[in-house]
Amino acid sequence: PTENTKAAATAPRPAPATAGPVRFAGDPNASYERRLVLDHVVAPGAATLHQRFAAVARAVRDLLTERWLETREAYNRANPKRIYYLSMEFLIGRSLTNNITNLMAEPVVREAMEREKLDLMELAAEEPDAGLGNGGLGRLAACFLDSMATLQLPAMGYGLRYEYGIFRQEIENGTQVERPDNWLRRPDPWEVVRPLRTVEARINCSVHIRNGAPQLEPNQPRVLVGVPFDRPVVGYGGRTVNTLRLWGAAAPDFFDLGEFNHGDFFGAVLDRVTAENLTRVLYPDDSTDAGRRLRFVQEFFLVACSLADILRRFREGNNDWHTLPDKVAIQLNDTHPALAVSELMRVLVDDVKLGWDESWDLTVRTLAYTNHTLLPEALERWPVGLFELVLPRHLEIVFEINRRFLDTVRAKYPGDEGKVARASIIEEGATRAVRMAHLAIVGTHSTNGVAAIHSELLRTRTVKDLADVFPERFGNKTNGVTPRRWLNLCNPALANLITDAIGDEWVTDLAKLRALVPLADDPSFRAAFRRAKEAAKTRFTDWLQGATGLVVNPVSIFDCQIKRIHEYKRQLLNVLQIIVLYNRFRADPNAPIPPRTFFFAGKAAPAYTLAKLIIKLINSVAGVVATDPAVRGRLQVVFLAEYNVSLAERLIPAADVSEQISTAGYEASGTSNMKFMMNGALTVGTRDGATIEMAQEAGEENFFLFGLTAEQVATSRGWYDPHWHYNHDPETRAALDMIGSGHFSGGDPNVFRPIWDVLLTKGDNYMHLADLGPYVRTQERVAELRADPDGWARKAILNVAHSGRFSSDRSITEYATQIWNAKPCPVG
Ligand code: B1H
Repeated sequence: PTENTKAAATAPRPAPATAGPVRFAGDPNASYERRLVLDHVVAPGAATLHQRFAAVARAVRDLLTERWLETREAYNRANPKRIYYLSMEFLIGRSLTNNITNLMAEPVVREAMEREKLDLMELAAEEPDAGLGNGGLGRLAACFLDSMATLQLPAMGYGLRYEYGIFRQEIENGTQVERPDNWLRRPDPWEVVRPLRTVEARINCSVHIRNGAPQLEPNQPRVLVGVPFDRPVVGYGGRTVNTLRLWGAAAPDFFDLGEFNHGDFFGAVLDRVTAENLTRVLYPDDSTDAGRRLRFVQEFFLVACSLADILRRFREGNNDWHTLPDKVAIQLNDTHPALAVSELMRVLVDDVKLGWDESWDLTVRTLAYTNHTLLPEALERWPVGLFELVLPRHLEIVFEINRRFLDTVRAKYPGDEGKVARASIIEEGATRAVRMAHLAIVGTHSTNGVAAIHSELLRTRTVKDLADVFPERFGNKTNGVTPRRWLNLCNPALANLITDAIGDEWVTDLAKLRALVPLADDPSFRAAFRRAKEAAKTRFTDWLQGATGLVVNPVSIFDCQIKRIHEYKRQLLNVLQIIVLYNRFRADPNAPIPPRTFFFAGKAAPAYTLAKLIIKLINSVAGVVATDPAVRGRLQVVFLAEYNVSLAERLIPAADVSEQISTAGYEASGTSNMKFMMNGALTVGTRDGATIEMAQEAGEENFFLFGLTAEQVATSRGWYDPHWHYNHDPETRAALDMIGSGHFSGGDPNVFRPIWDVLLTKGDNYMHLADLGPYVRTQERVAELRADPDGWARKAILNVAHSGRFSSDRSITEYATQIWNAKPCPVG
C-alpha cells in the first residue's frame, strides 16, 4: 500500500463519548426559580406556560454553560485542526428536550419538574421550531452539528440568523397560504449575542428596498456589520458543547455624517434600516424574481463574516499563514457559500499580501465542497453584472481564477474549445453568468455528492468536464441522520425496546443495531416490536386529534409521504395510485384490501404554481374520499399543514410505510427515508438517492423497490409517450379522467387542467405514467404482507437492524478522515 492508503487505514476513528453523564455545577432547580423571577419578574405561581418554558430552557442552558466554556478553552489550549461547516440553512427544530437528553440531564430535570409540578412535554411544546432551512439540506446541517459534537470534533457551524425562517403554511380551501414565521418574536433562550466579536464586510453598492424589491445603486461602497449570535450544540453525553454561530446584520454604529449635514437625515436612517433587512428572512428555494439579488448579498455576508471570524481565530493560535490548511478545514454546504473561494483569495492576496500561487494553494487545500442537487434549475448561476455591481474585486479574482484554470484545461485537451467552454467558470450567453458549482470545484480540493448514485451522476454527467480535469477531487459521502433526535428522542417506545434487547450503545454506534437481526425471528420480540409501533401510533393519533380534531383508523396502515412538494418527488404518482385504490374499493366493497391512511405533508415554494395545485389536488381527493361512505374506515387521505421538524418527529415513529418515489436520478439522497427506516417503517421506493443503499443494506427482499432506473429514465426520454399508458391501462385512464373531468373539483374541469396537461399534453417529464403500473402492483404486495403481521414485523425489524450505516456519525467520520483530516479533541 502507498503511504496514503496506509495513513487512511490507520487514521484514528473518532471515539464517541459513552462514559455516562458529566457532572454539572449548580442546581437546575434553583436556577429555574431564579430564571423565572429574575428574567421574567414574575411570581412563580403567576407565570404563563411560555414563561415557564423559557425559565426551564434558561436553567438547562445554565447547566451546560460551564461545559460550553470548557470546550472553548480545551480547543484554545490544544490548538487542533478546526472544522467549519458553512451553510445558508440550519433546520434545527426545537432544542429543549434534545439538549436535556444529550446532556443526560433527564433525571435531574425530571426531579425538578416534579417538585415544581411541571409537565416537561407540555413545556417543550411551547418552544417555536427554529426553521432556518428549506428541507433536507438544512436538516442535514443540523444532524451534522449533532454528530460533530458527539464525536468530540473541534467543529463550528456558521449560518445566518434569519428573523423569519421558512414560512408557516396554512391551508385555506385546500390551498397553501404562506404566513410569516416570526420565531424570534420572544427572546430565544438558547442564543447568546457576542457584540465584541462583531465583524465587517464590504460591498460596493448600496441596497435600498422599494416596494419590497431590492434596488442596488452602483459605486457606493458600504460596510455591512455582522453580529454573532451563538447557540450551544451539545454532544451526546454532554462532554463537548460546540457552537453554532449565526450572523445577524446590523447597521454600522455611526450615521453617514456627510448625509446628515446635507440634511438627509431620513436617507441616512433608511440606509441603516436596509442593512438590518439583510438577514430578515430565509429565501424559500425557488424564487426567481429580482428579489433574489438580496440572496446574493446574503450569501456574501455569510461568507465574509465567517471567514473574518475563522481567520481571526486562526491568527490567535498560529503565526504562519502557510499552516492554514493544517489548522482549518472549511466545508461548503452546496454552492450557497461558494464565494468563500474568491473571498479567501481576496484576503490572502489583498490583505495578507501573499502571492497568487501561494494564496491559491492555501485556498484550495482549506476548502471543500458538497453538492446536493443535479437539478439544472437549482444550480446557482449569478449574472456577471450582479457580481460587478456588488463585488467588483471578486469578479476580477474569479476571472483570473478562470483564466488560469482554462489554461490547464487547454494544456490537457489541446484544440478542444468545446471542452473549454463547457468547463469554464463563466457561462457565455445572452447574459454572462458565474457558474458557482464550477467555481466551487475548481477552488476546493474535494467535491462530494450525498449518495453513491448521486456522486456517480455528478461525476459522469452533470460536471463531467470538470471531473475529467480533476478526477482525484471527486468522492461520495452518503448522508446520514442523527439517531439521537430521530430515534432515541422521538420514539421512546422503540428506543426502550431496543435498549432492553441489546443495550444502549447503539445511541452513539448505530451499527450495533445489527444485534437485532436474530431477534427478527423471535416471536416474543416481534410481538414487543408491534406493541412499540402501536404505542407510537397512539401517541401520534392522540396528538393529531388534539391539535387538528382529525380522527384516523388506528389499525390502518399509516402510509407517509412527507417532503417538499415538487414534481420530481412525485406526490402526483402517489395521488394517482390512491385514486386507483379508491376505484377498486368502490368497485368491490368487499375486496380484501387492508385499510390505509395516506398522510401527506410538505410545503410548496410560494412561486411554484403547479406544486401549489398538487397540494390542492391532495386536499380535494382527501375531501371526496372522506365523504364517501363506501370507503369509510378503509381509506383516508390526510394532508397535514405546516410540515416542520417537530411534525416529522411525531409522524415518523408512527409510520408503517415510507414513500420514496422520486423519478430515478433526481433525488440526490433523501434523509427522511433513513429516519423512517430507523423507526421501523417499510419503504416503497424507486432506485434513487440513498434509498438504493438502504435496500442494499436491508436486502431487497425486505424492501419494496419498483420503477424505472436512472439509466432507463435517461435512455427512454426520447421515445417515452404518456399517451400510450393512458390508452392501454384502463385504471390509469380512469384515474386521469376523474382528475380531468372535475370529479375532485365540484365538476369544474378547469381547476386541475394544468395537472392533466403536465401528465399528458406536455410529455410527463417526470415519467409518472411509466411508473404507475409497477407502483400499483408493488402496493398490492404491501397490502398482501399486511395480512401476515408477523412477516411484516420481521421485515420491519430487519430494516431497523440494517439502518446503522445511515447514522450521521458514520457520515461525519468519513468527512473527518477522508476530507478534513481532523481528529477529535476531547474536553477533559
Ligand atoms: C437539496 C437543495 C437546495 N438539494 C437550493 N438542494 C436551495 C437547493 O434555497 N435554495 O436555493 C435550498 C436547498 N436541497 C436536498 O439536500 C436534496 O434534494 C436531498 O435529496 C438531500 O437529501 C438533501 C441533503 O443532502
